[in-house]
Amino acid sequence: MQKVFTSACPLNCWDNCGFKVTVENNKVIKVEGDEEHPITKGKICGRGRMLEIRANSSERLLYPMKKINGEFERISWEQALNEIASKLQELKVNEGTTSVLHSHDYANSGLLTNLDQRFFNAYGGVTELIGSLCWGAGIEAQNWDFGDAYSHAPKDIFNSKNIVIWGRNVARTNMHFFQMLQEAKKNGANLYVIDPIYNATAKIAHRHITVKPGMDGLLAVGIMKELIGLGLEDRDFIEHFTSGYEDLYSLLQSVTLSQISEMTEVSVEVISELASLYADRPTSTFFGLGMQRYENGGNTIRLIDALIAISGNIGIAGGGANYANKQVGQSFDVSAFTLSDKKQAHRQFTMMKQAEGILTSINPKIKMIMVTCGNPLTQVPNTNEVREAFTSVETLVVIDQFMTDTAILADYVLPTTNVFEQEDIYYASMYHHYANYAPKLVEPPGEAKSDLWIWTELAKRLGFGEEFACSREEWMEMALAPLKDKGINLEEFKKHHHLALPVDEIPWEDRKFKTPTGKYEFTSTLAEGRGLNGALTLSLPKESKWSNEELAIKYPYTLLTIHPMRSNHSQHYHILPTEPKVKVEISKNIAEELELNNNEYVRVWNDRGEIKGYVHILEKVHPNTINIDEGIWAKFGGSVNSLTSSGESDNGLGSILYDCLVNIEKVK
Ligand SMILES: Nc1nc2c(c(=O)[nH]1)N[C@H]1C(S)=C(S)[C@@H](COP(=O)(O)OP(=O)(O)OC[C@H]3O[C@@H](n4cnc5c(=O)[nH]c(N)nc54)[C@H](O)[C@@H]3O)O[C@H]1N2
Ligand SMILES: Nc1nc2c(c(=O)[nH]1)N[C@H]1C(S)=C(S)[C@@H](COP(=O)(O)OP(=O)(O)OC[C@H]3O[C@@H](n4cnc5c(=O)[nH]c(N)nc54)[C@H](O)[C@@H]3O)O[C@H]1N2
Ligand code: SF4
Ligand SMILES: [Mo]
Repeated sequence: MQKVFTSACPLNCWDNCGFKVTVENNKVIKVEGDEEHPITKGKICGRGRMLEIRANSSERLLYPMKKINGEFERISWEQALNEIASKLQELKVNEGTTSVLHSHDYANSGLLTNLDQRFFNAYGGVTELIGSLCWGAGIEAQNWDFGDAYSHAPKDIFNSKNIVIWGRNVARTNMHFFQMLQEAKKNGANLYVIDPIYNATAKIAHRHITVKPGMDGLLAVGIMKELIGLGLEDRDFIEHFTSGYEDLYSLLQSVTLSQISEMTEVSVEVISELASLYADRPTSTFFGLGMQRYENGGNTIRLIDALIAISGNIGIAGGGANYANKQVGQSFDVSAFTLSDKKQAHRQFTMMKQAEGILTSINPKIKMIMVTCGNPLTQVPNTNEVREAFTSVETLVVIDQFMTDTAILADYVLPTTNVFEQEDIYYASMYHHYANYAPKLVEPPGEAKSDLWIWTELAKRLGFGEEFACSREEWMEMALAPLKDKGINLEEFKKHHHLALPVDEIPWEDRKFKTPTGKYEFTSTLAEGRGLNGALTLSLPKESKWSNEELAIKYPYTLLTIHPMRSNHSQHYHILPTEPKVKVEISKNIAEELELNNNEYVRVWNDRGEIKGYVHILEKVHPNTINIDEGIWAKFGGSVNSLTSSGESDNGLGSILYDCLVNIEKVK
């Protein structure tokens, strides 16, 4: 008999959708949208629907496996857990606990995923990853400016006169916001898109402005110059609620509009038009994450924040510097999980430089890596170095649902469960403020076990089993504790399936910022307190003709590697109905200069590596720009991260994945 249950999407995504899942004979047979979800309203994307195929795929990992003489062999859980635990124990005694690296990303947005930290802390503290490939530079930038990164509630968009989508590929990556944009436009809002690519969001905009990749901060400088030149800045806000304005003002005087126009490749007329747009309040800005994946990424976000601030668009209905919505995750008490007092040793690598960290580590050297919720071989920059690092250690343990490019390299592969096979609460600190409950619906296939079960069993063998002696329900209640007074608890989640978390719907409305001075800071005292330069600058991407002319002669084109339409990163390519191919999207001028035609086979390369694929000419993309969607597995021609750099953003916490020059030629 078929039965339909309310559930939730676990994928790392802006939208955090509610699901309706049809189950028959202990099998998920259909995944659809939950019409009662207040934001996602019954619509979901193909990545969500395809979770049915992922769940039932014949390629699911079913049993623990160990690599013996280069071949994977099935072993029992007992053997796998005993051997992994004794390796962990041996390293703890002989090398120190930081000889173990926990490599992860955020592929499962369930609350209980955070319990991995509890395991590694109770073990004694391992080498951890900090920063983020995804949004690290921008989060830190808004920490410096506002003291945190908060967004307006989705419905506030209907208060905006003007909406600027600055580098977010909304139609592809944030589908429910796309629907709201269409509605807002119908109600009369003016829609601008600033993006090097003429994407599906640009198609519905009143105006699409292309910019030289990595130059958005300079563009914001130009807009601010014009705004102040026309006397349109919000004097009251600047005088009463900000600090460091003089520093910003002198920075703006240090460059001319025509210099800015030349470097951003945006005309002075368009810069003036944008100044009028920002002065015509309320104007809301929605940042994407693509434009901060450059060496100057933190400064870029801070310059755009500054523009939003001086134009008086902060803390007002219909305004906002909408980048991330950290209030959502902050509603839970995840720190109750982590047992940070048990951590005796620690070492940190940034996510970007994990491979270099592994290869150069001493005292102790990294001997073991445990991978969860991530696929570093396809997703972490500089694949060739990542492969070298991950094959250099004595023991690599990968916990996953599929034999990914990373899992292939492992010594032990442990099969884990998915959203339908375990109970959890899902949330995303990216856009809206609803969290969704997902019950366990089916038994896992084969011998797959949840990550939490694996931590619990390893903990028992390592002598700290009592730290994991809770049920899933008890763990959830623990994280929900601070929400009790507001009537939010597990029982309510089970009853209503999704609940609004108590967040500010218009952040900074009281003009009290979380910075050290309590003001909006054009010059960051937080950064200065850490011995960094807190002032705004005119910094450039690392790889551009303005910063490295020699490199730009050898590699004249900027390579973007944006998020794929039909896959969440690397998670869906292998279950698509047709085998994926590497598509090399190029601007028209490149096609003309190199006489390249659609579907021709080309090689794209730089000093770090190369990738081959088929040409697709984009009519309306910024000149000298190439895009290859990220996430493609090695067996389908990937990874495009063979070309990207493991550099860190200016503030140290973000990736520079799109700060990448390449060349291209026809394969003979
Ligand atoms: N379909 C799909 N949706 C997803 C995901 C997925 O893998 N697939 N991943 C999810 C995750 S984890 C994330 S982080 C989000 C990311 O969501 P987005 O931020 O929307 O996506 P990105 O692909 O990171 O980059 C978006 C845009 O940045 C533009 N861009 C690149 N460089 C620049 C620049 O220098 N200036 C400007 N102005 N624009 C620039 C690109 O042209 C692209 O249109 O998407 C989430 N949603
Ligand atoms: N070139 C380039 N590289 C990029 C990006 C880009 O734009 N360009 N984007 C970056 C961004 S924004 C992000 S967020 C990262 C994403 O990087 P990752 O999170 O590493 O990417 P995914 O492909 O989502 O891989 C996650 C893996 O986790 C597994 N998984 C899913 N759920 C669970 C679970 O509950 N437990 C365990 N143990 N495993 C699970 C999946 O099966 C999958 O193999 O990639 C970054 N890399
Ligand atoms: S991937 Fe995003 S848009 Fe698609 S179903 Fe999941 S949360 Fe919704
Ligand atoms: Mo991301």
